Amino acid sequence: MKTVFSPLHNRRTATTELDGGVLIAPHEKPSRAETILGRVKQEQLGDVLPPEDFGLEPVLRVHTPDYVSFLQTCWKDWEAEDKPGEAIPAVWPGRGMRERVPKDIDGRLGYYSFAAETSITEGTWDAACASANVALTAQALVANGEPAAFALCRPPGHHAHADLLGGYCFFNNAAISAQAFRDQGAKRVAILDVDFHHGNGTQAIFYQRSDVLTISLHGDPDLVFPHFLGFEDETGEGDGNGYNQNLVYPPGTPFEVWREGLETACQRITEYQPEALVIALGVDTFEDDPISFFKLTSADYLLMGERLATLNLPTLFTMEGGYDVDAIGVNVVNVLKGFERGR
Ligand code: OKP
Ligand code: MG
Ligand code: ZN
Repeated sequence: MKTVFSPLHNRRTATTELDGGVLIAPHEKPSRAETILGRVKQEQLGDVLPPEDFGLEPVLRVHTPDYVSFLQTCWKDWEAEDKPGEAIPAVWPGRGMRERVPKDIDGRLGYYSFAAETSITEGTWDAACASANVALTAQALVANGEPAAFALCRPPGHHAHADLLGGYCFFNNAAISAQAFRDQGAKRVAILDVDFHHGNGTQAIFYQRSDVLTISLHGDPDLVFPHFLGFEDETGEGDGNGYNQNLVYPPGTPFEVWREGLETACQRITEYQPEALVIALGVDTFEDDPISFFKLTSADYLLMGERLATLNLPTLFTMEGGYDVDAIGVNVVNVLKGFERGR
């Protein structure tokens, strides 16, 4: 399987993440991508290609123009006000307040975000664009006949809505890629999100559509991020009714239980008969992940990949979360090796 990777992920080097009332070093850090790339090479998964530049057009098929413009100038606008630190939202349009876009950068930061842990810095825009191009380049490989491809995206994407950043995400790489498959003629596309967290952005983007099936397995949002979306009664709306599925699990969930959800998801995908599959691949389901509470082991990721392969669909993997950097390379490449073995 080919991997697409851009060294420009390195332009995203925030030094802060608001956590527990203090600014910690971010969990979503450059060594994550470098460790995965190292393991891809060590295991000889396949060629590693640089991304092509697709410009903003495919991004704008999913994200609103005003949000994209905000992201593009956010750091410059923040710096222009001589702020001493990284750009962190601290005010939101709460219940009963007005949903209008303020002029001031503090106001716009709140308008275009749903959480405060994702500090914006100088290179964030460049890295987010590179990450989308990585996804789109891998998407093109699959669209042009590769059975599967791995988009080694960083920053991740699945929490980003059409006009909201948060959860370390800016552009929703999985959604942008699914939309690209649609725009190239695929009638139905499925997105399966195996990251520990609910793919709230992906769900929201396609919630009223039946042409992109969205399924996410994740930790109970009653207990964990993103807290305000991802419950099992969210099944889609309007045309999208019946085309979103959330499979929610409690703390301590081992693979033997998690795989039942995977089975449910796989059966739904088979029934849906998509022409392409996007896997939002996070490995923060790992037992030693510092911010998550499932108990998957490194060997389990091989089995996960094998089951995904039996769907027998053109498959794009987009990299999402996973924060135990010591194990992230092994776990990600195990999914991809399991997939190759299962084909
Ligand atoms: C991004 B992805 C840690 C709180 C973390 C944000 C989590 C973002 C996860 N104390 N909150 O889905 O892996
Ligand atoms: Mg998930
Ligand atoms: Zn996650």
